[in-house]
Amino acid sequence: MSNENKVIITCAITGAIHTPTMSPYLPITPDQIAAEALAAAEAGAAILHLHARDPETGKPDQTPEAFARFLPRVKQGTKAAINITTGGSPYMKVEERVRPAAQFKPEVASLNMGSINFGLYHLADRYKEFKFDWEKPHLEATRDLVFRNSFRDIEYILKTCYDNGTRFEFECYDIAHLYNLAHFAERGLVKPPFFVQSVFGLLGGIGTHPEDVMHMKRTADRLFGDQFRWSVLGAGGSQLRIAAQAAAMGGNIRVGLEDSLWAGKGRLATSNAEQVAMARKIIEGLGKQVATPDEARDILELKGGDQVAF
Ligand code: KMH
Ligand code: ZN
Repeated sequence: MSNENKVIITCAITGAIHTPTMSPYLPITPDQIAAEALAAAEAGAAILHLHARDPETGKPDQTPEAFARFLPRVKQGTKAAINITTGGSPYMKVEERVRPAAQFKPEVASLNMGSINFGLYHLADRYKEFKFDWEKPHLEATRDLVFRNSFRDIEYILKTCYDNGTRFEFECYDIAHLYNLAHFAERGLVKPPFFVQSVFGLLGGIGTHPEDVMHMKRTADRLFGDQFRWSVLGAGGSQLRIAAQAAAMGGNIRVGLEDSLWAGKGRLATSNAEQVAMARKIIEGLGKQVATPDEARDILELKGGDQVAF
């Protein structure tokens, strides 16, 4: 059967943007991350985008040891493809960020396609008290934070992971990042089909207006023709609106507590699976079908869940 009407749901389980105070449902410990990932896959996510955190403090933790605490469990419990972040946290250096993907050789790894300001300081004002001492300074310091992804950094991640057969989720936070991807394609350092994850609504990146979404798609169409698979991620309250727009335009969808804590206006999502279920409703309401993990592998030309090192 053709994959034409299939929509891939990626679920990003915990990330590095939100802090423990912001939601009691944000997965922190390896047990929580594994359980949330498995439930998201059960609800329809074909790809699980994973970060790790320190179980005591909830701080982003990019050590391979932290990932080793949940990766085997997730792999054994689901057929969903596992995507390991190489973004880590914007505070980390690229050499640290790439280590888990280099060691565990996943089917997919994220790859951030350019440097941006990464403002989270506006979130700090929403909370009077924080659960942990590190949270407020971590958010405030983003007034002066550049999420560095230089050409050298991108090339370093590509070269470290490429021989492992890992393919990439190319995270594009602005139009220029599409041009950066085209530059690497021209140099033969990346191979189609490109899985382009357009990111909308981070302070420092492109906005969330429907025209922003249109412009990303138009530009990607012009640069890559039929050589890319488009997915979108709307931050915060824009998550499902942007998902719906992109799905109607033939795109794929990323949801998850990494980028949005919400399941409606002023209502916290109680799990990642809840957001996946909402994405599923949108897809099926449009007369499309949610892609299974194997269909996603076919669409993105992934190496297979038995070809990883965990
Ligand atoms: N939270 C996304 C906007 C990564 O993991 O490489 C960015 C992200 C980065 O997912
Ligand atoms: Zn991420």
